[in-house]
Amino acid sequence: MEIRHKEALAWIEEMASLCEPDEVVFCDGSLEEKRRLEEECFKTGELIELNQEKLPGCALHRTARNDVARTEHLTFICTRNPHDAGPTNNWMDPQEAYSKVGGMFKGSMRGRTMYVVPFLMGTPGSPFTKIGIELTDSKYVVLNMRIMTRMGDVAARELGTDRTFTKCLHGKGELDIERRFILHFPEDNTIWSYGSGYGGNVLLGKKCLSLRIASYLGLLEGWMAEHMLIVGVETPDGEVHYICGAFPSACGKTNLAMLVPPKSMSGYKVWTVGDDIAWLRIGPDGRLWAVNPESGFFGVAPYTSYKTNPNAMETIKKNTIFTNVLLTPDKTVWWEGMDVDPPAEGIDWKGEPWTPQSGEPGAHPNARFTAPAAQCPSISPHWEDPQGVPISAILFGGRRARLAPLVYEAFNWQHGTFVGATMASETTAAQSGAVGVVRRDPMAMLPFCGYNMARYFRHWLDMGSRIPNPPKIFHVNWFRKDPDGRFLWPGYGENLRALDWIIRRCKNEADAQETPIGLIPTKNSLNLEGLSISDEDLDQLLEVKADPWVEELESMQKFFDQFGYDLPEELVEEQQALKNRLGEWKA
Ligand code: OXD
Ligand code: MN
Repeated sequence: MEIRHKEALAWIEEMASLCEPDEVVFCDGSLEEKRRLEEECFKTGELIELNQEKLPGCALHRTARNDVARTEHLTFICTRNPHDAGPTNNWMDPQEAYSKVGGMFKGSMRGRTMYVVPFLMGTPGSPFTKIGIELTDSKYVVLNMRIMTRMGDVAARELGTDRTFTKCLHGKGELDIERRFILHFPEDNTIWSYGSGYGGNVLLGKKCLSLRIASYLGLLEGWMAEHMLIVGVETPDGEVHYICGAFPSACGKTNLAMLVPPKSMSGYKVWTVGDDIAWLRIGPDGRLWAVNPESGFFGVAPYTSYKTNPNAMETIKKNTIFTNVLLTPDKTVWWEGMDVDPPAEGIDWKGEPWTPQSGEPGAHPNARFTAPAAQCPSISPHWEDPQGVPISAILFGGRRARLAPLVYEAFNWQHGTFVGATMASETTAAQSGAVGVVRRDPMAMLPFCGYNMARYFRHWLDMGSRIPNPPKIFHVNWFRKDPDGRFLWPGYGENLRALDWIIRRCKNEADAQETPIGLIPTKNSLNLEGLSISDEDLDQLLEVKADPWVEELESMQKFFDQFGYDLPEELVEEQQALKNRLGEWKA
């Protein structure tokens, strides 16, 4: 299937004459093409073929050592007016950006091949779906895009002669951090990524298109692009309730999306729809409907195990690309927290000989797997439904050792928007920089909102008033610790107990107690059957104390201050109302 879209062809030609590749190859997405590219990569060392008996169709890739995570400080929103990017994004003038990074792209693909990768975010024919074309000089990118998106002929067909598409240009450049830029031009529906080979920076359908550009398109077109998992929970009576959850990177979205019910809740089933991105639209029934625009998982490998996420372990047994994990002598893979003994020796993520005694991690903490979603044992039969799935509840959550209780419900959509807008979490290895520092990360979108976040909050409030039957909004925290640093909640499969309470709240079937921050479960409204948890731990998990929340208000205020008068009045009101409620709270 050829590309017959004149504007697309002209753009491809223009970019090719900028980058000067030796050859331009149009990708069709076929199995034959995949095999050919893999063979080429095995020869150059870009990929290492893994043990085909144990891991059929799997390969290993190592990135450059300086290129192991998203580089938020090198990620820019290039709008004509800096105000449109807002205070939380890096901004560059579009003309300056095109000229500066255009200079880097100039001739950068000499001696290389430029691959043309048409791709869909969403399924063919769905009203949610967006089309992109990524031009890249990386075979690793092509092979990953083949898993993460619907790419090749299927997308060229959808593009036709006149559909709108996002122009995505990626070049590895020199993999020099001084010459690395991830640029978004929302006003031109264009993305340029130069100088990186790390997934989050270069699989342009994912963070760049499906969140940064899509959030802007959602604003213009009246829908929402969110950093959310989508999961279906089937209760013992056979009803399935779909929940979306926004959590910052590496905070367990993949684990929650693939949760396995604990034995004592064996009447429940959990269905995976998506683990990272949700696109939400108001459906004809007045509810909010969600699709997962991706077709694969780009998950964090370390601490993925048969204990923490058996469905992920089953998913990555075949046709998976591993990045920056440890290579074992029998050409399989290992990482910290895999919950099997490490091999006596291996080759670490840097390509160096490694032993368990070497005192260095074998896998990078942000090592990843890229695996087809269809291979997931818990994949929902509805994960590719063109109209999506109806959402009953939205969760916000983060890693908070203190403060946030296990679960609480917002009073209404406006309060829920405030809860999302004031979310905070400890940073992880998914972004370069310090790990474990509490930062405010509204709706887990701080690094992914393609425009002024104050406007984004406004969009949330506006959507709320347009949704006749909005989902209820909750906040969850699986990471609360006692003063000695011990986790108070077992997490993983047991998180279903919080989801169960949430679903019963949506059906008006569970009790709650009002606190200043929202509605928390009464102790006997949680299903704790079969879980051994002490009363004291439960008390701490559900505790809401005024003083630390008053302190939190100050930090929220600092964060909000940067938006000045752009901050929606409703959020100021919510903040004031919280302050007043805390003033009267005796706990
Ligand atoms: C991801 C991330 O890769 O959020 O999903 O960093
Ligand atoms: Mn993510």
